[in-house]
Amino acid sequence: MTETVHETPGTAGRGSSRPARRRRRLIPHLIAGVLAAAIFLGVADLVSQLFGPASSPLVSLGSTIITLSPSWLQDFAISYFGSNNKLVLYLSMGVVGMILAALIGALARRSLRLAVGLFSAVAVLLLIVVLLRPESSPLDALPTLVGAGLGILSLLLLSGAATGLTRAAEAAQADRAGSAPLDRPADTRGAAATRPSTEDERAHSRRRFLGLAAAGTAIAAGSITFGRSVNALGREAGSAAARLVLPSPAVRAAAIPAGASVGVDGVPAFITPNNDFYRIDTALVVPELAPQDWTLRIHGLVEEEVTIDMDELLDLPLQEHHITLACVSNPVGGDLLGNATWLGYPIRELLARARPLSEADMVLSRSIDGWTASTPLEVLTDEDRACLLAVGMNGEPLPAQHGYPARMVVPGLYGYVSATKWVTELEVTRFDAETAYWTDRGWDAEGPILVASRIDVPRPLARVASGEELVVAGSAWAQHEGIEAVEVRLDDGDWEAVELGDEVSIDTWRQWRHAFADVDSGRHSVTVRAINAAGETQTDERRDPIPNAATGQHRIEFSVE
Ligand SMILES: Nc1nc2c(c(=O)[nH]1)N[C@H]1C(S)=C(S)[C@@H](COP(=O)(O)O)O[C@H]1N2
Ligand SMILES: [Mo]
Repeated sequence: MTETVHETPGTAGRGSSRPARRRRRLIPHLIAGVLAAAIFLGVADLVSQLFGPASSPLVSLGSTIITLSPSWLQDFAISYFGSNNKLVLYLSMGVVGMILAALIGALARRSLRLAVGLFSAVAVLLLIVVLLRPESSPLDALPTLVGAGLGILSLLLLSGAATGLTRAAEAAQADRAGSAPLDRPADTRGAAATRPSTEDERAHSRRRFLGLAAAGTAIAAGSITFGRSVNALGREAGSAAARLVLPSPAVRAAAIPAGASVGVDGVPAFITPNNDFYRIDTALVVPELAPQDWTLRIHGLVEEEVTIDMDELLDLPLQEHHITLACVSNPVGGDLLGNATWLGYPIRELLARARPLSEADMVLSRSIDGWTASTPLEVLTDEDRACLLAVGMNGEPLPAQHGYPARMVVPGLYGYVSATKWVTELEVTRFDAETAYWTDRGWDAEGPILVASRIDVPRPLARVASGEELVVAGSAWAQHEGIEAVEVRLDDGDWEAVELGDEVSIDTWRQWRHAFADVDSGRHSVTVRAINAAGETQTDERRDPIPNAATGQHRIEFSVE
């Protein structure tokens, strides 16, 4: 019988067509590929705990993707996913990686050699990515090598088992159809007596594949979970041992009056708790910098180079200020801003020690991980502006994600030109001589914060119960200028002035609240605009964040029922 096997209803097919069966039989091969890749990366990540973070191929690949992504993509990720942008990066890497791994698995069914070759090529590529990271050393190759070795071994074992499964299934299939499987000797062909043995074989190969797949899943999941928890423990132990003890401030921030809050549920607290504070940076792994290893070097166009360490910094008369930080990538209505009480020392005083030369007009601050920001020297030396080298945030040492042990905080400028976290260097220079991380990617060299406002209540598309009054509330900010007024309008009605929360400082946001009376049931919209202390009204012209912040008025729709 040289014919191909045909469907015999009630025996072989169980109703499924041949292509469907083939597809089903591909599944173990896809699983083999995905598991082999997961073992590779999971084991490499676990072993990487013995080395630096860059030794994990996942971490290094992610960091490399961030550095290489075009500015529009980085901006999209920050604007749409905000503080979750790194999670989204890992998820996308996971999806692409899984597809690639499944393809390698499918390829292994046809040619194991090719599949192993492709798997090794990907491993070599990851090895290069790891070794090219600025922070990695040759030893950092080890985790990738160990992971890749185990990954290839798993691919061989799992693909072998998957092929065994497919063959046994085909044999059983052929037997049931009464025809000979092509890969069995002629003398066992077709006889009813062989059926139990092909069925046995099938069960056996199924057990073998499932056993291996279960073991593989356990190894992959176990190494990832274990690796990540070792990582978290190490981080905690490290930071607990090195914790700063903050001195009390020589100059305290003004107490926050109860009236700073308009008391509407749904408007974020006037002071943003550290855990809720937005986080934006290019660091896939938060830099670990012990206070005793930290120094800040001030150099460049200065008369005298100055270096200060943490003990010296903490001995200085520190000041406390409430300052609202904002990200230039914040979309209209977005939440990439937060308000904290910062403790630090005026950068102006440190610059005065170094005595900038008269031709200087910019300070290029640099973080331990090589990120840079260009800040106008004029702003940093402004007597009336609390530009801080900060060590404390809301009464605690800076959280690791927010720049521990020291960062810059500059009222009135977006973070990308001023708020350098993990800062270790201030280079006094000129705008026409040097550029910074984001200005190299198309953003404006100077980033003053634009007047802006947001509706926090009601939420977009909320259904509000009809009543005597409809309360709208939110936030408005124009750091270092101050908010003069906020206005809202219902649908296309007249602009109405709102009630403002007390001004704590011109460097902080203000809450606002307004009540509309007798709003008809049905769909409505509400729009907000702020006016700063210089009398400028927030424009209604919609513009993208790049190159110097989104503009437009926040408008939300809701319905009254
Ligand atoms: N070292 C370093 N500092 C940085 C950044 C960065 O990528 N690396 N991002 C800046 C940007 S764009 C913003 S908006 C603020 C955000 O500070 P936060 O994460 O503490 O809210 O940090 C700034 N400081
Ligand atoms: Mo930002």
